[in-house]
Amino acid sequence: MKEHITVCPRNCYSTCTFRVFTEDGRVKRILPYEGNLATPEGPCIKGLSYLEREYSPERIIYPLRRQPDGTFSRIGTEEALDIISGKLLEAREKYGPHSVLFYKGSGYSGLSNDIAGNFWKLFGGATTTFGNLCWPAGLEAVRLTLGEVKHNVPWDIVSASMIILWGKNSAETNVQEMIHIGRARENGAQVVVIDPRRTPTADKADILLRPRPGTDAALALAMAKVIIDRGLADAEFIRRYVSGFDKFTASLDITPEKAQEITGIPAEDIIRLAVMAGEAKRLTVVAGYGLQRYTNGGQTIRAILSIPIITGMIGKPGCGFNFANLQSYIFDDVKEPLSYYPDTEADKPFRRAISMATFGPDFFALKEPGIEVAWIERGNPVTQLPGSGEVIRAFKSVAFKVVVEQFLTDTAAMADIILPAKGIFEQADVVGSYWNPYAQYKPAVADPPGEVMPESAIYRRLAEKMGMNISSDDAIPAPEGYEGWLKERISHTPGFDPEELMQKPVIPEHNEHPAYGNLKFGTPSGKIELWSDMALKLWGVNPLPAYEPPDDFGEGDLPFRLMTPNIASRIHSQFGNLEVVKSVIEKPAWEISVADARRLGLKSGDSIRVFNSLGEVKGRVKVTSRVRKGSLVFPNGIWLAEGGGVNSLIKPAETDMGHGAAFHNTRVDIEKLPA
Ligand SMILES: Nc1nc2c(c(=O)[nH]1)N[C@H]1C(S)=C(S)[C@@H](COP(=O)(O)OP(=O)(O)OC[C@H]3O[C@@H](n4cnc5c(=O)[nH]c(N)nc54)[C@H](O)[C@@H]3O)O[C@H]1N2
Ligand SMILES: Nc1nc2c(c(=O)[nH]1)N[C@H]1C(S)=C(S)[C@@H](COP(=O)(O)OP(=O)(O)OC[C@H]3O[C@@H](n4cnc5c(=O)[nH]c(N)nc54)[C@H](O)[C@@H]3O)O[C@H]1N2
Ligand SMILES: [Mo]
Repeated sequence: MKEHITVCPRNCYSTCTFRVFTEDGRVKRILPYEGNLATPEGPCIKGLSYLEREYSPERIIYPLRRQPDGTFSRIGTEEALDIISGKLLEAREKYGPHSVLFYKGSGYSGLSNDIAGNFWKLFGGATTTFGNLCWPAGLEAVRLTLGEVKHNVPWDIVSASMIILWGKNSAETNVQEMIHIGRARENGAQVVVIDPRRTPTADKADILLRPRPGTDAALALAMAKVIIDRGLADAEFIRRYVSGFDKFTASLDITPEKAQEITGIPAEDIIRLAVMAGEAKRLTVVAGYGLQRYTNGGQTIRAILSIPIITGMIGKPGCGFNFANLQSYIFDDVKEPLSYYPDTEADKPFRRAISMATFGPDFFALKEPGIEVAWIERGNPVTQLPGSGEVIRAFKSVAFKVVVEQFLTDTAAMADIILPAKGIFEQADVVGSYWNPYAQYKPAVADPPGEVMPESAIYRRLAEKMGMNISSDDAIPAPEGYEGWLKERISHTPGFDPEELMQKPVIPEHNEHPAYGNLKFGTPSGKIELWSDMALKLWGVNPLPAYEPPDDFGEGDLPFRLMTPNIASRIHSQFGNLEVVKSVIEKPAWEISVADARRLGLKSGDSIRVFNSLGEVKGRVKVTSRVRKGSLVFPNGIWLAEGGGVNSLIKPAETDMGHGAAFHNTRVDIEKLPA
């Protein structure tokens, strides 16, 4: 067997490195790779399931065409590409390039993704999306405050004396982080979890505080007030590196008692936590992404970030604010903060864009031309976009749809033609991470099954068929030139030895550790900005971090706030269809608190209908003390046939900054159904 070092290209913090063994072009075995200090113990269940995923009988390995009766049948690759190029040319000729929608999700990270953008530029442009479903409110909050989005290497947390996991459920969504948190705890660190739910992460913590969803800014600002009032702030650090501290202090009007009313956390617990943080020798605050998916999400992150700032915990080992670390994220512009601004100069001649968070309403508000052809890759918008009822109506209204997919997802099921998508072992690529500091090379190690081609090859064939001008540049390399294209790209990226990168994970030269160690900040003032004129100018929010109650979208009378977190067994809508994953995971159920269940006469296993003005979903209930009264919890990403469709209840709405999606503001009611 041949051994290779490779990396998981999923949209996940960990971005694990692992060893893969192949024989005769087939993957046989997966083992840990200890050389990545962030992920030394090997991949999670999803990583191990690649053995099944690659060769699953359900994997789509030939082009499929929808028949009049709605079923799919195999067609030849040549025929599929002829039909698609014909439709694209026709739409462009009749209605212009903006009559084509190019929708890309987050299903695959890699430098090769750039080729898609090159194709659509050469096509003459397209209608595409801006913003992001995931994390942009927080990214923008950190960028406004610290100038750049980065943090210390993951294993640095081992030397923290106090860790606050603020709305982060590492035990499920960043399992590798638990290795380092566990070591910190062995060294005596106090670990605090702040989450409305008792998560598996909370089970491994010393302290759990459970705020009402969407109220964390009030908690953080009350803590800041206690820290400052008790003289626990780091005056010297603030004087030298922080701008707006006096105005911030003057604005703090949320006392611990007031915060108790807002958050539901007892005032004495708030004071105790504030004093602990104020007195901690080395404090690391790790903020997750769930708590910024609210209409007040960006301001919430700014409020939380004020704690490590006023205690002087920035730019030192064992300290910091860990939201995202974009220091190795140099290849994939999909996630760069700047791409969140609609129609940046570089984009203007090329695209017309609609917001991902409000995709449905924006789609129907498009002026001429309407969308004639939709091309969807790396995403499952039917289950993942908020307001999915309208999203489905939008896609139904499009005459011709191409979906590039590995499996028959709810989105692929709406396609006219499905093109099979590459597996992770079939094409070389370079992958960055938003948590660990490494850039990683992913070699091609297995033969693609059936007629699978990577997107780069699909685009090349289409470009040739459509007579695009691809001879003069390397925008869309031919399959035999692809690896050369990749090497060329790497060789132009500063901070690497390309040869070394081909062998093992590499930390770029420019990786700064500790992050912000030079105490220079890329903000307008050059200091850490508690007061941010840009926050007001760009997003119309208070220039200071402030608490705004989360919007109820006119449904404040509905009794439950709906939370749709991520779970260990999947990455959003991926992996749940694999046998190995199904064998270890319970069927998802609607989690409800014991108190609410009592009031409604519900017990685990009962059937319920969950509803609001947007839609309804039916399912089974699970009564648990892990959920707060007034919250209803169901994971996102579940396929419709498995009882998913949670996004049909979620209003398409943007976060306060960054054009994120405010998934968690949603309110719902429930009703018991007859057994
Ligand atoms: N196994 C697995 N790993 C993943 C993913 C996955 O789907 N599965 N997805 C990847 C991706 S794309 C992402 S974006 C990340 C997400 O990773 P996380 O940020 O950890 O994930 P979430 O589950 O969205 O939210 C984390 C926690 O926030 C809590 N929360 C919700 N609202 C509030 C609030 O108002 N206040 C507080 N304090 N907490 C709140 C939720 O209860 C949840 O436990 O994970 C990545 N890793
Ligand atoms: N209600 C609710 N909804 C949410 C969230 C939430 O918290 N609550 N979280 C949001 C977040 S954080 C995110 S990141 C999004 C994720 O939503 P999406 O970006 O849509 O990602 P996935 O659900 O992972 O689906 C990715 C698809 O890409 C396919 N794929 C994998 N590799 C390739 C490839 O190489 N090529 C092609 N063409 N396809 C490939 C997979 O098979 C999969 O079907 O969901 C968001 N939706
Ligand atoms: Mo995400």
